[in-house]
Amino acid sequence: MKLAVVVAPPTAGFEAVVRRPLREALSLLQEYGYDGVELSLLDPKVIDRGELRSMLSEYGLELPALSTGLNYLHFGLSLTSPDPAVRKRTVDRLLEFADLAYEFGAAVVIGLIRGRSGGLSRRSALKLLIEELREVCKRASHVKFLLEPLNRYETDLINSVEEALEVLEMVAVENLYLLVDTFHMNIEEPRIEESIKRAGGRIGHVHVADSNRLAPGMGHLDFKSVVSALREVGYDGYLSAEVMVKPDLKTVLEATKRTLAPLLA
Ligand code: LER
Ligand code: MN
Repeated sequence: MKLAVVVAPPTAGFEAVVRRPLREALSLLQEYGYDGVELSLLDPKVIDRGELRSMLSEYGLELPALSTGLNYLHFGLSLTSPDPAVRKRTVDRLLEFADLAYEFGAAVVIGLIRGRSGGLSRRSALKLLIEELREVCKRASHVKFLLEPLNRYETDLINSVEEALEVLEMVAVENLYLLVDTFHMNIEEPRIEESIKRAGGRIGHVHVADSNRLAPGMGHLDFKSVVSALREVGYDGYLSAEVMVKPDLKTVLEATKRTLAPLLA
């Protein structure tokens, strides 16, 4: 397993990420010994791919995943919007993410961008979501997508690993995996380790944050047992820290590394 941190543009309206200019963030990740960076983006089409490639190589970092949630928070893009035009724009946006992801060997996160049932019944919203996930995954079958269960205060659509596994089964494609986030799991799963074991080989990516969404080591989660459950199911991907930058970025990078690196050795 390797370590990454989620980095977003300085203007991002989501607080559990590092909001810094990219070069500054990458340079710090290299300094603290991280292996990769997960990028949270608004419009993937405006990314200068040559510049991104050369920055990643300059700082010796991989790009395991692209996260998409800012498109929900800033633009209201949602796969389950009652407005078909919004749903179409959301599918198109996810395909644009997939295009960028493919070039860098990254996966695409489907977290907040699935939306909430709002104007539709939960049942119709879930039905729509399953159809759209299938369409997106089939149209970009060369890219891995990651469905992330989120806690009940952020969405009413897919809160637990069990619900996500049911949706995966109904979507029935090869390139849709689960993203498990320890912050959401701490709220929704009866036992985090059991849920990891239940998800097993369907886990495609992991977000790490402590119980309070601060850096691992700054709350009360038992990362030793979380990492050992991940190891038990053969997970060998990234642990990507999606955390609030408190009290400051250097403390966050240091604490995450100090808590997790010895467990990965
Ligand atoms: C939101 O809470 C979250 O965990 C993100 O990864 C979802 O896009
Ligand atoms: Mn997350």
